[in-house]
Amino acid sequence: MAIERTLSILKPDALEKGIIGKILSRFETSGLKPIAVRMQHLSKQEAEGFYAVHKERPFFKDLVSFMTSGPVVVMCLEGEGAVARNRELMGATDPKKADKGTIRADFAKSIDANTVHGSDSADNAKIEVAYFFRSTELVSYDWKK
Ligand code: IDP
Ligand code: MG
Repeated sequence: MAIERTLSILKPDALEKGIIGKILSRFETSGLKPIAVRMQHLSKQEAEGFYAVHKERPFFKDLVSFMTSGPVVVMCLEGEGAVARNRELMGATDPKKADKGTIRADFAKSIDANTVHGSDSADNAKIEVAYFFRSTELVSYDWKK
């Protein structure tokens, strides 16, 4: 599998609980390296822009309201099959349906406060990484080492 990049967001509930380190540790032990990391308190406009694909969904307003309720950590993760690997580590959107041992099963309280965001495809990952980071903000690793 190829080295890919994906966008991860640690949502406000993760920061409220103080589990940035625990989540990052799961990424790192699974071979996903952060290549850009930033704390950010999203504005309404930034959250709406990021979730624009969900604009027509009934939960859009609640989603934007939750995502702007406190600071988040936005990061770009890189690694073998990073998009799928991150989604596996995250677990299903609804924490009640998430597999045991996934981030959402272990830490998330509800489908709104579900602790992490992860890009769902390589194409969306490119768009989402570019939404938050300039190319000059991404560090490079030598994966052949
Ligand atoms: P994902 O985060 O697992 O990719 P999406 O379907 O892309 O899930 O939805 C984006 C976010 O919107 C979810 O993480 C969740 O917080 C919220 N969301 C999705 N579906 C619902 C719902 O049915 N009710 C409330 N919130 C939802
Ligand atoms: Mg999604």
